[in-house]
Amino acid sequence: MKNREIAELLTKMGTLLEIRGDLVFKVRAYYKAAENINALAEDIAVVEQENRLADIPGVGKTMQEKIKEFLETGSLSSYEKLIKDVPETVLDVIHIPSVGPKKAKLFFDELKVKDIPSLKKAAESGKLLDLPGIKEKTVTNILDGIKIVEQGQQRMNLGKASRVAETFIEELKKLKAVKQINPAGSLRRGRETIRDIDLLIDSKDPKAIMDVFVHLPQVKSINAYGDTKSSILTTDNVQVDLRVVDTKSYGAALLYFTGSKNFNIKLRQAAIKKGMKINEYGVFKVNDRKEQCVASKTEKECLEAFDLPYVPPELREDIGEKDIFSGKKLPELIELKDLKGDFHVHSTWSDGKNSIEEMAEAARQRGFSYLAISDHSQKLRIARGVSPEDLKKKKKEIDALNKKYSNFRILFGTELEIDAEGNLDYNDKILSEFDIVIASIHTGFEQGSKTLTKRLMRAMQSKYVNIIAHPMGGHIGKREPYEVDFKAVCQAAVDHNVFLEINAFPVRLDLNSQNVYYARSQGVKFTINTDSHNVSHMDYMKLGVSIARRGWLTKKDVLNTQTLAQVMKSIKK
Ligand code: DGT
Ligand code: CA
Ligand code: ZN
Repeated sequence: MKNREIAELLTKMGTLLEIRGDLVFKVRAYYKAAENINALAEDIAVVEQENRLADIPGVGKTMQEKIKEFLETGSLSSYEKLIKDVPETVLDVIHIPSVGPKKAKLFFDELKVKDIPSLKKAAESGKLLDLPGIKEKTVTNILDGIKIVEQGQQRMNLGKASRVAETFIEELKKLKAVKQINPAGSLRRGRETIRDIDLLIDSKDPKAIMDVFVHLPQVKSINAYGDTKSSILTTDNVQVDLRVVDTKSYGAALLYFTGSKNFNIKLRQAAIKKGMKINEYGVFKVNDRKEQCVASKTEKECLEAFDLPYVPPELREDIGEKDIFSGKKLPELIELKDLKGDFHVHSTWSDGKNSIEEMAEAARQRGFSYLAISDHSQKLRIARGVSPEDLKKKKKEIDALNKKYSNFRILFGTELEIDAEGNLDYNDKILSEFDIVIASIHTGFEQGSKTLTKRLMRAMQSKYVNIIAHPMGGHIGKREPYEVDFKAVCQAAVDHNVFLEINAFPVRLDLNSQNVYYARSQGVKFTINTDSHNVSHMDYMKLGVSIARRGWLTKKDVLNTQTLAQVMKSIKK
């Protein structure tokens, strides 16, 4: 689906027009259209084919033409023209915390600040201070912001990497010469953050493939261009490396380039012990300096040469490797298809972009049989937390909708604020009305381990709290996780029958795989939730599943693999 891609492009366009100084209503039209395309429950290409683009709110004639052009050509000529006036790199400036469109425009107009390096220079040289409304403090904040973003840019989150990889795989798969194509590297292992994307293709005609690869529209520049290996940079600065090998050694190459580096080292050590050798071409028996290939075509064959079972890519890390190499039976890891519902999504009752009904439909489309609408609670004003008055109306709406469904159920949920002292944001009477209660922390991250641990513990002790959402509070590329005594949190979760969330939202991925692996060893049970704020976010479930697999979880460890009846028995009453 191109929905998100188009929405992102229109948003970018709106922002750049704003910087250029275009009329407010024109700028707004882009934002509005983007928002509604994001909230669209169906594939925009289908909507276009059926001539229904005009039915999308906020999509007028001009917008329709732009969408059509993009769907046909994969680019937008008006955008290409616009970035000649305002360079695309200005968007990087806007995304620095404490800058935003207004300041970016000021800096661009007055000082020609067009990217992060020129912003840094202007801040360090004191030039920003000459501008209206810019104080010492602002400059300090901007420099701090630049630092955080620079660190974050070294590794992108798994969601972005998957999306970028998919656009390449989709295009390359169309080529006749491509027999097999796989992501490799950290992306295939489902790591939370990815430095660069590695792709591997099985083909007899590498030249033809490379020629197409480096000329795809999303390619900005070419780092290396060879017959069997090329490397490019995309327009949003992602490095993609492509290798082409032939069928005979595809398995060995996939194993090698999937890594991790440490897993490869362990494999090589195992090979030496057996008088063998392994590289990207195969597994070889070494006798009197003569080498005989014993496996190379599939990963499974190669691993079998070491008497190892097939090791899922997510387990090829430093976690649990002793179990792998000592020949223990590996767990049957959870899969996306095991999930039967989601307990953490938002609706227009708080800061979500879709109605309860639209969210429910999207969940049904994904084969789910239940969905908890867990909007923010009253105190979280910034996210339009729901007042007790409105909760009654929300409950009525859910009850009415549920009458419509026979094998699907909407649950009345909440994402409950845990305040600075660990108090809960609704009283017990209100809490007792919910089908399921998720509690979480959105403020006071700096309090330190002791206080934060206490807040979480107090919440878990409540007889109404079933799940702790995004338990570590991190935000990839923006904020480190807060400090907390995770061992104590795990113990309390077990003692009070509270499930810890694997939040699948790409900038969160919290718990992370190491937390999950440890918590599982302590007897903790989990849920995987998307924290969706619009229907398209529901696709993030697969990212949460990657984290769960990396933490060695099976179906049994995860609450939302159960039927609704089982769920209601499993959670505390
Ligand atoms: P990243 O890109 O930092 O998120 O992580 P990876 O694991 O994708 O690392 P990358 O892209 O440098 O290399 C991809 C895979 O290729 C890596 O997982 C294992 C393999 N590989 C690359 N360089 C070496 C090496 O020097 N030794 C070994 N044994 N394997 C390597
Ligand atoms: Ca990589
Ligand atoms: Zn939250």
